[in-house]
Amino acid sequence: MTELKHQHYMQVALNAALKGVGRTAPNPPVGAVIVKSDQIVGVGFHPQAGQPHAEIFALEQAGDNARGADIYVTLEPCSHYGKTPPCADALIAAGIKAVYIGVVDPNPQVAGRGVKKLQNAGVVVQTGVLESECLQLIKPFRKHIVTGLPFTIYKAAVTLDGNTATKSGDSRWVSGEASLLTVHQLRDRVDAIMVGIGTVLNDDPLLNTRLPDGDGRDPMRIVVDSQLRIDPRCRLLTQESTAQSMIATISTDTKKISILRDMGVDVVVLPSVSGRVSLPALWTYLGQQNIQRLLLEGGATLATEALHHELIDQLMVFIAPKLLGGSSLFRLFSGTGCDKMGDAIQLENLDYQQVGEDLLITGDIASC
Ligand code: AOF
Ligand code: ZN
Repeated sequence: MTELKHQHYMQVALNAALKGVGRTAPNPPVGAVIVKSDQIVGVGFHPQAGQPHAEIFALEQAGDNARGADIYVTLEPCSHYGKTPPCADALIAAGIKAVYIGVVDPNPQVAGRGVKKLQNAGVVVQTGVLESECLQLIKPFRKHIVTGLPFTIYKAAVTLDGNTATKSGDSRWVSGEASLLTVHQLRDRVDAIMVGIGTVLNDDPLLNTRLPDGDGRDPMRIVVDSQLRIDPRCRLLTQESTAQSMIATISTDTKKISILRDMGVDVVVLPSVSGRVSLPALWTYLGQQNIQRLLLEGGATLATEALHHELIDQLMVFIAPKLLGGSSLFRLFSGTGCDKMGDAIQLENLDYQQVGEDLLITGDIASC
């Protein structure tokens, strides 16, 4: 019964945390709920790096009710001075009696020190409440703070016979309207979208966020364009957007680079491997730029290279109930792939969702 109660309040904290997803980089999304005599007296979430942490908003709302109350936090309260002072100190000062935690903070600056600080002050601490849900929530943060690399989601839509486009390259649209809406909701909650130059030349995409209520946020748009083949008149570079566009290249065409830079494009010249942009170098660079959630939207050449460098963490594949009646050259990945079924990459943490008429399968690649 008490365990169920703890899970219930942690779920409320998780729901609060969701409001911050995709807005908090380099920080994690976090939710907190303060409970006194079985009543919720304060709820908070971390909205953005530099802003107060979830616990502080919850404490503010609870006011004097915080004394002797319990708090449920999806992440271990911090113990360090970052952009804000330690939450553990604030909880102690407010007279919180017990702290229920989802996951311990993977940030090496915290990593259990928040728990210790609370316990040393006589506060009751329990960790691991809805642990796997709370861990799922901070996977991008954990990947970034532990490895310095962005958490990468490869999103694609395929027909039931496995094609991402027809033989002529037509891909508008593989998935239904409900799936397109889901994609735009996702774009609104990532730090950057990435495509290969082939996709830009073929589709002339906008790569912005288009939500029905109009208040989505455009993520940074990144084009991997080793030879700088991009046409500066493409829609991606000329369409009005609040978001930065970036081109990753190995080209030394100074004239074209300065044309693009004059247009406000961030042209990043990176090391080359076999005449192409080194993807590990690009991912490292993006991690340094605090890109925590990266959405890779194709094409297959870029995705295959990212896969082989173990840079993809999650797949989101929309399967549309459509048949092309054959096999086009456009698939999720290119090349021949592995030889034996036993060598296939197994996805985990699977989620199956019906989105309109499509099926969305989400899964993680290996444990990260
Ligand atoms: C919490 N509650 O809501 C969040 C936490 O620079 P700062 O002060 O914002 O600290 C950032 C670090 O604090 C971040 O890397 C993570 O370890 C932790 N985030 N901690 O107690 C929160 N967002
Ligand atoms: Zn904190």
